[in-house]
Amino acid sequence: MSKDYFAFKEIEAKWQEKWNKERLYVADVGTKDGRFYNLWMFPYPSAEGLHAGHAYASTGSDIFGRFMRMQGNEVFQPIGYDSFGIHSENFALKIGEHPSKMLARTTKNYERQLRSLGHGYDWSRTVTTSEPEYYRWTQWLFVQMFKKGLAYRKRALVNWCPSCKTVLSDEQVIDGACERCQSVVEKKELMQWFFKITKYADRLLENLDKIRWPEKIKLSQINWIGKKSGALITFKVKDIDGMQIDAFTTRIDTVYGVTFIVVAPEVAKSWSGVSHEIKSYIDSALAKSQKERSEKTDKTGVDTGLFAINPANGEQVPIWVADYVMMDVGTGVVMGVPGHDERDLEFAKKFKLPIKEVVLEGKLVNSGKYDGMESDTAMSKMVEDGLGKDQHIYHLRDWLISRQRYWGPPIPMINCKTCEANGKGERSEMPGWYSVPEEQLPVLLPNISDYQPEGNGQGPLAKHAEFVETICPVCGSKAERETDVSDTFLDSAWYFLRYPTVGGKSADKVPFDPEITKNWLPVGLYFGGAEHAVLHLMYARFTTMVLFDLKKIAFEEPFPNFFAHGLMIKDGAKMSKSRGNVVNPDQYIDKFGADALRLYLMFIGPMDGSPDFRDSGMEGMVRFVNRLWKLKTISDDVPGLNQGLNKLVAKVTEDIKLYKYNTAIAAVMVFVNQVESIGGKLGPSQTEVLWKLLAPFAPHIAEEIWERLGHTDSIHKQLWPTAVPLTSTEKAVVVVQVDGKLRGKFEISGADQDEAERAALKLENVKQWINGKQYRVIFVPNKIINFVTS
Ligand code: ANZ
Ligand code: ZN
Repeated sequence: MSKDYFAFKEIEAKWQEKWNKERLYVADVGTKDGRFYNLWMFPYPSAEGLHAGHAYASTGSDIFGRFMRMQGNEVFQPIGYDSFGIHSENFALKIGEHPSKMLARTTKNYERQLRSLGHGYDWSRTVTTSEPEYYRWTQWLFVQMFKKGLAYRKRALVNWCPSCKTVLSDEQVIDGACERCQSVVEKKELMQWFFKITKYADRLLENLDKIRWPEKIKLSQINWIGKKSGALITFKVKDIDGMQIDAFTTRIDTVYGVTFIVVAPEVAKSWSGVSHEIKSYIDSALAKSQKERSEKTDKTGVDTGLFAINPANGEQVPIWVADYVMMDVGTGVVMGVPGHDERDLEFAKKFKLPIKEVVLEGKLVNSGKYDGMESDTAMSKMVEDGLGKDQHIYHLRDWLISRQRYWGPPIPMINCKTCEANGKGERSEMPGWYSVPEEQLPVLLPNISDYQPEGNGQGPLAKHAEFVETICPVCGSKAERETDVSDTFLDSAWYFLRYPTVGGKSADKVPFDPEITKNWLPVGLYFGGAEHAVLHLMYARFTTMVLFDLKKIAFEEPFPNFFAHGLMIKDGAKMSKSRGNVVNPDQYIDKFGADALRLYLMFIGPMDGSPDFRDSGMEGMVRFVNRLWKLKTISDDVPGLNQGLNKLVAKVTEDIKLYKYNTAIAAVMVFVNQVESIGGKLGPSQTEVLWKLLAPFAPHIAEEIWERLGHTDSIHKQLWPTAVPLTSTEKAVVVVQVDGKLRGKFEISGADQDEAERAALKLENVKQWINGKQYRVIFVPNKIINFVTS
């Protein structure tokens, strides 16, 4: 029956079928204790199928889930598709196929691939964001935001992608380019829907201390929120009654050193009666990208001829327009202090403006009554004296939520002109606007064929009268539906809440069942890419906080533990479609098997690094799998192995907890070398321990060997091994501690706690330190026994 190589084709298929039939990975959501919600960021189908990067990331997540299951937890590991929105739609447009048709095909393929990797997903509870039964609740979420005053419309200068023909949120513009298609983003003034994420800026910042995330991800959020503390100083404009400008500064102590004021071109644009020269400077400045403007190049600017009056000393300083002043920082106005600010200094030198020093060795000079004060003292004193007022500024802007596209949840809002004319509306500040009554949700996305974006500032739905025309839910007059759809990041901002409720009794009554949610959330471990740091991860945190405030859930942070995996490369280069080096996992699974691929992906480097996929390495792993397969199980345990096996148990356990899967596998390899060097045989309990350790990594082969050892239940439901008892020829040195301090050592064979405790208590020194006190014992077999006294 046994071949001398692992017949992965039959064996992997056999177990995948069996796991599915026996519902091995279907979680008992009703269970009360030992729950673990293991989540991987669901993929967005923007291609025919998964690439090896998905296989890499999802395997990393699956291993942790399997490990937690073997720790005795009821593990819930769901999967779904982020299938609504621009990612999928752009792909559909590219291949000229209707998104719904494209997705019907590709999601099936994604599922086939994910199953073929052997992941332990609960396939009975999936989420597909483009299905009405899901987006009904995305729309519900929009309505809650509106009712809470967190969704509003305003005309604003927004990011516009000329290629995707839609607006983008600030987070979706990366170095001035569209996150999806890399086109240079333009600015357009449009009426748009926003979510007031800025209201949550401080909480988003403060809560970072409470969650276990990689520091670099926290730092990106901190920088993105960009909180700065300083002061706002008001400058009156000379000879123009009532005109004043506010400058934000973090250094009010330098106010006596102001020798000019600079305003951003966007600020000057709104002024009337400016000269032709200024107008043309503004136009050329606005044509530049943000990036060009913020780069360290030669400063440009133009004098307005106006003067501002410094409130500190009454001096008159010229007002300039310059494009190094950014509209999205503070008020878009800078008080120029060339004596102490580098950018201001460059500007002053270029245009021969005076330079004044007002702080020397940390103390103020040339600053009137503040002379001699330390900078910090002067700052508070000046604010106290009313020279400026305390102000915090943020880089974070409100979340632009509307998209002029087809493939998304229609924004569930109705505009009634009759009510608008009468000043009536669901919220007083937005006359004429009503949310669609909740019982009428979902607002279905009609199946239309002219779904291509036109770029005229309106979404494709606007062309469909049968969609647009409706009646006002309040006065019954003719009214119109909103024709923009919501941002795809709204779909993914709450999907983790939906999963455990799917398939249950309340699934079509509520977005997430309160009882089930209380039991399973927040997520135990979230596994995903670092590139989502300020996009999905910020939006999901915001949404969760809002739902918390609405008392729909009892926690503020959706992902208390987040692990950011790295990006895989191929033969030393970034994997990309244009390079043509995107690895499809199918061909490797077909040729080498899923277990070999899983082991290889996990072995090539640390999970948070940039592992390099090489075919040669893949072949090496296949040889290792076959060596594992050929190890023989004999009737008695093999002497001399248990010490090494115990070390391996400790090592693999620790490594998995730290996601250091590569070093765990390396340790297994070393152990296997040892076994082979003494004949390649293991006893029954030794084989069992080895395969339990390997089960998360190579679930199929582990299950097969487990069955061949005579077991009828799954290896994946077994408890994780602890140390095996040492045989009489093997002794371990056990260290004795009292209250964590080293107090002695002894040699012992066997991993029995009572025996170890007795041996430890025979030591005089240990007895002395315990000194008759009560204690409890922490015992790590073959390593440590610690007496904790009380
Ligand atoms: C006077 C001053 C004196 C400033 C000084 C700094 C140093 P940082 O420094 O990065 O924390 N600023 C304000 N609004 C701006 C805008 N719209 N575009 C570009 N720069 C702007 O950022 C705060 C400082 O950035 C502010 O404090 C202001 O310059 C400048 F010795 O005011 B400061
Ligand atoms: Zn009305």
